Amino acid sequence: MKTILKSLIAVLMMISAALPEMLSLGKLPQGKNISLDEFELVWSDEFDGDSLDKSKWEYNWWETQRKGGYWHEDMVSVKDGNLIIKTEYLSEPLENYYYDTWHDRIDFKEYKAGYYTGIVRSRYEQCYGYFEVRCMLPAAQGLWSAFWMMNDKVENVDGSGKDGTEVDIFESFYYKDHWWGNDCVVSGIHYDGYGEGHKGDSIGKTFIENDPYTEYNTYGLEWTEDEYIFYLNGVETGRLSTGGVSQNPEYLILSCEVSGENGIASGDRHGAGEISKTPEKNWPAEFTVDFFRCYKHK
Ligand SMILES: [Ca+2]
Ligand SMILES: [Ca+2]
Repeated sequence: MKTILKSLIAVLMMISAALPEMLSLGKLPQGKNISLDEFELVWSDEFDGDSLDKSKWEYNWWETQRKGGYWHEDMVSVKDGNLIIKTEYLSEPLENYYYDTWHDRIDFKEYKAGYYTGIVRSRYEQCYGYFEVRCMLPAAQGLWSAFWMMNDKVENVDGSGKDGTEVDIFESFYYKDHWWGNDCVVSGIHYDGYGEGHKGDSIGKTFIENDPYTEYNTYGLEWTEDEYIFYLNGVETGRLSTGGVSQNPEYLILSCEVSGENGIASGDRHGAGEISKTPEKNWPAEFTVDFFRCYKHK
């Protein structure tokens, strides 16, 4: 009897430990509507071609082994009007190289078998305006897609985000919560680097009413001199100005990352859940982006 009671208490404790995460439903968009009449479109990609437009997007620009996976250009494609960043376990490693501006082949560290996914960065940079993507999120535990922006001064530690701030318009960590009907994304900022000086803030989770893994939503950011205002389907979800707003142009990024370290998928990084090597109906998981648009205030 005592053993049964002990087991029961252990189960209850496990459930109660998981409850805050399960019950953290995120808030619905509740602020103002974006008025696109106040803006003019200045840069966009509708992904109408049959390959990534490299005059607009840069591929190899950063570390290429990333957390529990590898970023590789082959995982990025354009088809049926969408940019697709595919994530998949490959037992045959892809070659890790790129061609530089002079068309010379540069070889990087050899990749191994593992999860392969992708990242693209805009060659275009802008300061202030409205930025949006319409997309469907990759449906798999242990990975997350993101729409974010950066500049080269994000790592400059001066007690301020005015020089440069990583702005995460959305990150999709919560596929595991999909099973409880808790479809959320999170939005936030980081500045003064990623070491001891790091500072950041977040508007927390935003709850999405449709199924963001099979249906499109539009995720947006209005960036003014005073604040960042986040939007879902044109309705405000929250705003931030902690540390001062970046006053320098930033480039825009679409990416997918895998839980783990050193190219090995494992653990539960950022609460994205543990990735499973078992083939499921969700693999390969696709981050599907219909369009990418940048506007300036009129
Ligand atoms: Ca700074
Ligand atoms: Ca499109």
